[in-house]
Amino acid sequence: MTPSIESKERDPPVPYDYRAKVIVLGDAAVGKTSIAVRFTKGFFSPEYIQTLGVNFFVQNVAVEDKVLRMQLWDTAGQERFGPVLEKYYVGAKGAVVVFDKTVPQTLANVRGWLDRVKSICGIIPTMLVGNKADLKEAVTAAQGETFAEQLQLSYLETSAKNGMNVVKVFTLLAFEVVKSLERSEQFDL
Ligand SMILES: Nc1nc2c(ncn2[C@@H]2O[C@H](COP(=O)(O)OP(=O)(O)OP(=O)(O)O)[C@@H](O)[C@H]2O)c(=O)[nH]1
Ligand SMILES: [Mg+2]
Repeated sequence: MTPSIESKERDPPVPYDYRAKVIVLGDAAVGKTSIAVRFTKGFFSPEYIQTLGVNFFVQNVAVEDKVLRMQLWDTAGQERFGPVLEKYYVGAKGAVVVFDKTVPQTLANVRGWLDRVKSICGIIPTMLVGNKADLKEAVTAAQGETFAEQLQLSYLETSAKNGMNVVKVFTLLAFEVVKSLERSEQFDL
């Protein structure tokens, strides 16, 4: 990404009501960065550039008459980053846990990612996302839904490639995050 004057500004003058950190996690190569890029920048790249540590993205989302400024922390899925990454979870108010619909093991590993979030953030609004829905699936929608139900999560299938449901994931999560912020009255303005 080419740095611009704007991106160097600490806080661009875009009005918002609430601000929340949202973490994006899941196994390596499931499409976390692709989903974040599709959502915040509107494009898809077929190239795989593994995330080292964390990438940051910011996007305002309207929730009824309020605006939530989502600060996305797109973390690395590679196992070797695991212990370092947990530091990045601190203070998150929402989570997106992504698996790859073409690789069943990435769904099996979701439980581990959720346990790590819970141990650091407690219970926060969380979306389970089955990505790469444009490819031949190895995990069906019913399997994803059953799994999500057991863990009491909302479930959506996405394609970062064609954009399917990507905005919806963050819109639904933003709604849950705003509700939980308003409930706890811990506004982070
Ligand atoms: N066909 C298809 N390919 C995708 C989709 N999402 C991601 N990819 C591809 O999958 C590969 C991995 O995507 P990334 O977004 O880098 O995966 P990641 O989860 O961020 O990986 P780490 O940063 O290593 O944890 C890339 O080659 C992407 O182009 C999708 O929805 N459909
Ligand atoms: Mg990545």
